[in-house]
Amino acid sequence: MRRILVTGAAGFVGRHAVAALAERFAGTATVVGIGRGSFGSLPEGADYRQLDLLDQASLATFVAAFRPTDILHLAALSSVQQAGDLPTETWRANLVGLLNLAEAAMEIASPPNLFFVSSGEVYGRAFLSGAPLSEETEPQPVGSYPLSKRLGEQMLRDVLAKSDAKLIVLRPFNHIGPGQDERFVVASFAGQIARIEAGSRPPWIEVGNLSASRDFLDIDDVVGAYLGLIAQVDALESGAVFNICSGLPRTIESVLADLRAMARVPFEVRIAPDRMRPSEIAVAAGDAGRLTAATGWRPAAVWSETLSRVLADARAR
Ligand code: A2R
Repeated sequence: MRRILVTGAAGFVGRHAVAALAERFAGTATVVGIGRGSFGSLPEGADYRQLDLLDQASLATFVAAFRPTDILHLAALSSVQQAGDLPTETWRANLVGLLNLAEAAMEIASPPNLFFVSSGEVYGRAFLSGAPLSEETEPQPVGSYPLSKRLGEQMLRDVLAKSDAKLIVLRPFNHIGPGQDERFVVASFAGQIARIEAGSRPPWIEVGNLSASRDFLDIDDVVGAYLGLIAQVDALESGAVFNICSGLPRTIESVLADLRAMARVPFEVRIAPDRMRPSEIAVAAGDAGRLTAATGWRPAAVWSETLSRVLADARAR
């Protein structure tokens, strides 16, 4: 029986991942999530424990007792914008928390597979080429969040070299879906539209830079990629890096237009200066060819259905 540990389990991706893992590995793995908040009602076959990764002693005790065979590490300060505002908290969660986890994992007699969820943001200035980037591209991260993820990758390579733990680095690009919070652009648009529809905000929405293009995936496709890699880990080389992305950049403006077409009421769009990011990256897209070759993964979600799920979730909140 495999024992799969998911960190950041009560977060946006974590909740989807715990449910999907419990279903996919029913009868062949035990799935346990850890996180700072409470989880609420757990999917069948999964368990959850409240644990702060910065509490090194409790984390080590828990990991030694559970002895995970696989760790999906999602816990992080996950928003680029928030990370820029909170650099010390970012480094603590994204690097110190990660080191605590790696140290605890290395104490296990049979070292686990560690799936480190990094980010497509690590490519940074390399996106200025405008082309979809593969894992062969040298990252040029800028800012607290991208730097913390890139240094996390490098730190793990260094620290885990002293152990038999297998490291798999995952670089997801932007993902969207039900349960995402409004620090992220599509959830922010959907939330504002839902409040206008409900009459709880005036009929205009605040936006930032609409001209940037980003590579969006449905959360189910992102989690599907993680599951495929976890299922086939024995065929993967330690240290392998995988982009998880659509390869099809969309402008934020086009995403807003798609949501507008689904809205039940008309609304105005107002540029809010505090939502403008001084980002010089016009287009950020990735090439997931390596992932497709390794596992057969391809994005399966239909864009309009993804957006309608996001909007339905915003209306239900
Ligand atoms: O900050 P909280 O209490 O909401 O918990 C977040 C958790 N987390 C931690 N858990 C334990 N110990 C810590 N020191 C700690 N710091 C943060 O990680 C939250 O529940 C979770 C991250 O969830 P979200 O913010 O919803 O991020 P999302 O979109 O699920 O992204 C998952 C991963 C992240 O590594 C992103 O950087 C990557 O996918 O794109």
